[in-house]
Amino acid sequence: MTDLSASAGKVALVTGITGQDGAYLAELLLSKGYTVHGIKRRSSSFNTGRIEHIYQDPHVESPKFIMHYGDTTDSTNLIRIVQHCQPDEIYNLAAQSHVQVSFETPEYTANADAIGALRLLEAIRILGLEKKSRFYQASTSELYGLVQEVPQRETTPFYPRSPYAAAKLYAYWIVVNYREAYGMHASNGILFNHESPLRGETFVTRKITRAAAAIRLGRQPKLWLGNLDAQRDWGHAREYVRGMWLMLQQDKPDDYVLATGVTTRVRDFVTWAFEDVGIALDWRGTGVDEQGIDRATGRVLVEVDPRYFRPTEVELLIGDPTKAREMLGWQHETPVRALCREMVQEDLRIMETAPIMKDA
Ligand code: NDP
Ligand code: GDR
Repeated sequence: MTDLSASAGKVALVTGITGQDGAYLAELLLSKGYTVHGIKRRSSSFNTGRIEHIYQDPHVESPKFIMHYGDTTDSTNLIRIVQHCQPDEIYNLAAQSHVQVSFETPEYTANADAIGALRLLEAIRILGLEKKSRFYQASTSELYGLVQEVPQRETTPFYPRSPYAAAKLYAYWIVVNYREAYGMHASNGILFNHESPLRGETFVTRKITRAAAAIRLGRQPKLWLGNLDAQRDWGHAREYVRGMWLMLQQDKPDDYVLATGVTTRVRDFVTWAFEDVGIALDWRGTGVDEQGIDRATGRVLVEVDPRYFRPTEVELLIGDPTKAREMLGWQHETPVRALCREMVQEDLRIMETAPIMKDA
């Protein structure tokens, strides 16, 4: 039987803590009484905006939230941090996570995303922590790539369609191998797209909700997008990080799909986001000529820019989360329509309050 209450006093190490999932996971772990160590990259400007509210002054006695500079491309740095923290749980969320960018930076993406996972697993071995440190790997529905079967589940064959997905494929299998070879408690979460008001601004949902808010407020003339026909299974990030934690609370390591089981076209998400700022869109044309028109004014608010097309695309993702429901007791709660509304409202709030803060 898994004891879900025995978290207080545990130590977790989170890579990618400054990202969307890292921020939600850090909040969750702190609320459960963990001491959380996070790895952040050195940057010429602040990159800790998502975790500022949980930041603790390192001068306080026994801080529960501790940051370390590091990078998944730097083995010695990772070994030193793991040695220092002696973590009960390691969540490897760090990645060059943008699929389109991976076509431009394939070698770096492989280094950070594929070999990065290997470096952390090796750090655990080198330090003799195989029996102490449980390991979570941020695997992805991008592994499924070219459609082999729908809905996609743990047994569906992989067919990666980008340098990002190919790198994550290596990470997935090295986790399975280290589990089998060395008896490590190492699990893959095969997570379908999850979004939130903390989502990076260049991923499609956030790009859309920010643009809808900006267009409503007269701060942006139109929105340029790529493939409007892609279909994604979008859930709420806050709910997905709970699934990551649940995977590491199980007696046995394993691999799980987290998904909603509902898929939505990019075009429909755009329609909803504009609806949420009071603009009804009509769609006209097809392919690169497609446009989203404001029904009230006739203005073109959405256009297609082929620069956002990917050399190879993942057209359809829809996940089957049955195993996670049955084995972990996990299921998503927020429907995609409500997720879109939450993101639009938060982007409106940010844009409406930003100038006031600037004036102040
Ligand atoms: P984000 O892009 O928001 O965050 C990525 C994090 O990784 C950031 O903290 C980033 O730092 C850090 N990072 C990037 N490269 C390195 C590096 N070389 N060394 C150390 N840290 C690095 O991603 P998400 O939070 O959305 O996703 C978390 C993980 O889950 C990623 O691995 C992603 O590939 C995977 N995933 C995400 C899904 C989603 O829908 N969100 C679905 C399935 C998997 P910085 O802030 O400095 O850029
Ligand atoms: P994805 O997310 O590639 O699924 O990877 P993204 O939001 O970037 O794209 C989703 C779909 O929308 C189409 N699209 C556009 N995408 C972007 N970014 N910008 C556009 O202008 C645009 N127009 C159309 C894309 O072609 C695609 O089909 C995300 C990341 O979080 C990965 O790290 C993670 O592994 C997967 O989700 C699951």
